[in-house]
Amino acid sequence: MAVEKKDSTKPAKAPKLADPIAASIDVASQQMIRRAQDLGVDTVFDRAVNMKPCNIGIQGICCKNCAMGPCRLPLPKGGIEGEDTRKGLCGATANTIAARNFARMVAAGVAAHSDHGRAVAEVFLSVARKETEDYRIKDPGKLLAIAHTLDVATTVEVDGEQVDRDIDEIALEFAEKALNEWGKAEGTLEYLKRAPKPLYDKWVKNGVLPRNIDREVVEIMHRTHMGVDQDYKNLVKQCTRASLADGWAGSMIATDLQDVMFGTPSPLQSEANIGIMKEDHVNVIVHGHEPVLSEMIVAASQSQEMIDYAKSKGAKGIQLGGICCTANEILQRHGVPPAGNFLQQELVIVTGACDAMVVDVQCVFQNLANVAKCFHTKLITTHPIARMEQDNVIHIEFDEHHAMEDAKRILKMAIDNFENRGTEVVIPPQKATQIAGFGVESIEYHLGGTFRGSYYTLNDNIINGRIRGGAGVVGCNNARSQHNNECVTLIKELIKNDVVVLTTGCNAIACATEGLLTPETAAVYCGPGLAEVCETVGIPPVLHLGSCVDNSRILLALTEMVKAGGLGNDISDLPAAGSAPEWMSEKAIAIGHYFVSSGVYTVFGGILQTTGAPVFQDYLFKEMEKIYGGKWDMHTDPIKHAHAIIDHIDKKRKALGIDKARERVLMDMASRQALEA
Ligand code: BF8
Repeated sequence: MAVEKKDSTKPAKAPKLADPIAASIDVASQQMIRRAQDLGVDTVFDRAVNMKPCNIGIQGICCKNCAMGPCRLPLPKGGIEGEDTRKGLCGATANTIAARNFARMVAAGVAAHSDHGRAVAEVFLSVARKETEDYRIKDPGKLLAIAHTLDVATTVEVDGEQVDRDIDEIALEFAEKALNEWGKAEGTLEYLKRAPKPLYDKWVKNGVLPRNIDREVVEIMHRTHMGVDQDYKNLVKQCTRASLADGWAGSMIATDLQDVMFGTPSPLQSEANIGIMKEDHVNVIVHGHEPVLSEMIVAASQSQEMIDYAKSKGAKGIQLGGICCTANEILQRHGVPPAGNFLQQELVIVTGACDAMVVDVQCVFQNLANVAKCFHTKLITTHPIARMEQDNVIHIEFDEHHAMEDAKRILKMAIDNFENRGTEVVIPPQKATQIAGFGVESIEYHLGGTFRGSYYTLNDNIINGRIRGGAGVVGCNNARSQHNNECVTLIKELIKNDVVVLTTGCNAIACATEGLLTPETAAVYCGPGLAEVCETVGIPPVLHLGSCVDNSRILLALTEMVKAGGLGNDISDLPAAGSAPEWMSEKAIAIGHYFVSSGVYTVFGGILQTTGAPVFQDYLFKEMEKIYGGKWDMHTDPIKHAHAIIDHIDKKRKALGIDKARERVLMDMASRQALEA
């Protein structure tokens, strides 16, 4: 075979640079992208302009599940007329291939969330067994509130009377039963009984109750092996089973036990963006997902010993900041400000002021090591399953049995590194105030009305039309679209149309950075009805509910709305929708699928890797609604995306017979004036 020789005399083509303004709407990020370019440090934004996505992979129709391929099944130019005859070497159709690829994304997403949940449950077991003194039960009330979900008694009979059971005993039984959910041999997951009964009955009827968390992931991997499941509908059914094991169990148990051990969040004030870093402080950025690590770093950073040590090295103190979901975990419980979301992880190092970046699992760029090498930043991996090959990366394995010791060791390393900073530190000044830390409990408290303990006031405001409906807007950033733009544009359009937004993950950080998480936002951006409610109650129109595993809080909030009454009998009856405008991760697909399988109309931005198999995509976008009441959708334009949600909400309002109430609100004169203002 003739091999074309490279002309070594030709200079290599210089990589293109991203336009910082086209790359991000955030001014601080634009400044750091420019700085990185000036210093010759490449970031994700530059890489995105140099590498385009594979046109076949993006449509979901490349199969690499065996070594006869990869088989690629591009759509014929002009679309498919008549029978779709595309097939791989084994005969796999485009629908099978796209469904298998989709299922593997679900499996990876479920595995990531649920393995996080397992780690939390294991730490909780250590706490219950008194094997660690570094963690404890901070919220026994929450443990008592969730005990029934795993059939753990909170009282015991003594001399014919029911008395309170010892909390340690409850914790131990709960921990053992919770861990059992990952691998039990018989039965189905207990946690799913928290869903509204009609929804649970739908799952039973369709045979999709998950048996245990691990098994459903393994089964996806089996079914998608070459030559196993060749029916896209059957594959989607398994996606449902596995994703329910995530949203209603793996993630939900993670959230619950994190609240029990680290405290249930309640609203607090903080800040967000790269500007939270301080030139005269030791800056430690914690990045990843599991709060088991970050909780300990927070505690260690507040110890007098560490503060004194930082001062002895010439710093005024220690400034912690977060990236990605770790940021949300330490924000919602301690008010530690996020320094940025997913696409900003390299940029915080580019400030030259990041003395250490501490990472655990998920959403961590491998290129962090290359960026850290150009500055003084110590990059520290902490998790046995997530190491980096580059030799400038330090690995300090974190173990719950000596967690505080590990955290102090990490912090000392950061403090010792303070004096190694270069002279050129540039911290962009931008930071915004935010109110975060909402949860099922605090929404109930704030919107619960005089008698508390009910979502009825929220429902009442929906019924009377002041609030049109609700949307859970969650998920990532994606370098294929302008950083934070889709999230923010979509949400502004929703709240302008009186849709209250619940947010988590990197989307929540985008909202915080753009100043949407304050009660004052209501007067600026909201429609008159939502503005009135927010101003009366004193909450932002966009409520920050935490990290991505905390999407389980959204499921439970929807369940509470169903229970409160007046808006139908099931989640699918509610005027509500889900959305991930800048999604990029497999976890987002798992989340999307459990929302759809729980009856929620769920719209993704960008592109779903299903477009190359129109029949399979139709099944997700249309047919699933007939089974579970929820369906997938996709809109690249954020305004169209918002209006697809609003149309859905209006359709549900009409079905509930509450559309007339809203019309009256819109005809109100004061409302019109407020709108014009
Ligand atoms: O789990 S939102 S980029 S950080 S995947 Fe990752 Fe996406 Fe951010 Fe949290 Ni969720």
